[in-house]
Amino acid sequence: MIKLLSIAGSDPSSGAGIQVDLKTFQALGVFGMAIPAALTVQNSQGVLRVEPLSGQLLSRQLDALLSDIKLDAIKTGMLLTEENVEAVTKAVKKFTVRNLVIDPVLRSSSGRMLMQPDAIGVLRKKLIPLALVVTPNVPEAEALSGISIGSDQDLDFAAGKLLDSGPSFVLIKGGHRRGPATDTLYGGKTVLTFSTLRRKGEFHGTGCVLSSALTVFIAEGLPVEKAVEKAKQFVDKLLMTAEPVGKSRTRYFHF
Ligand code: PXL
Repeated sequence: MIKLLSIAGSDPSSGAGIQVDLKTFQALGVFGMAIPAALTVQNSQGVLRVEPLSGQLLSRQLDALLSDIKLDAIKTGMLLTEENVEAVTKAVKKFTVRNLVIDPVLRSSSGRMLMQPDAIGVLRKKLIPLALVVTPNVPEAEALSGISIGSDQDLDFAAGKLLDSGPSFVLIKGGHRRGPATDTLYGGKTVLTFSTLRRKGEFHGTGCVLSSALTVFIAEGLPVEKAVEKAKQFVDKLLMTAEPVGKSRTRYFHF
């Protein structure tokens, strides 16, 4: 049985965060576990408030779980605070987690900060170096690399800078750029691009589902290149059946 853990924020509307991570794990047939690093007050119209769990409480949850259960992979999402980034870093080192996928969530689609400014540097310096794959979107890649991304060359520079800090792969998601939805994977022998049609509309939780599916395929032993391809296909299929759940037109994935 493949056992995975998501460490991320809670989204009560369950389209993002630990809730959708667990749905993704379930849909793909693995045993999913989840530790909340922060709570959000949220509905389909946006995030109203964010509140972290203490670094100590996150550490206790990690120690309890990881000292007992041998996990095949871990993914992180919204961690919110420097304390929480430190807590995850400590656990990843202590329990020598190898299959670590980091979705460096910084903001919600509605613009709410999901990572405090002083935590971003710690994420970049301490946790990202330990990752197998980091999955920033373009604004996140800009914030983490300090490079403003306009051209494909900027994308290469930003990815190179992130790779230099230590992760094995960087997947920059192109959903925020124009044209088809093209994600670019750096870190292998060649740079690979993965394109799908741009689906019309606003979607909630796309990044969470992609990184969770990617974590599943990596835990199953696929090479990262293949795991990215399969995760991207998985998301693209779900985009076609996504539906609004509340007053907002934003569509949610249903599995
Ligand atoms: O989609 C980014 C995201 C991740 N995690 C949580 C969120 C959001 C966006 O709202 O609430 C908990």
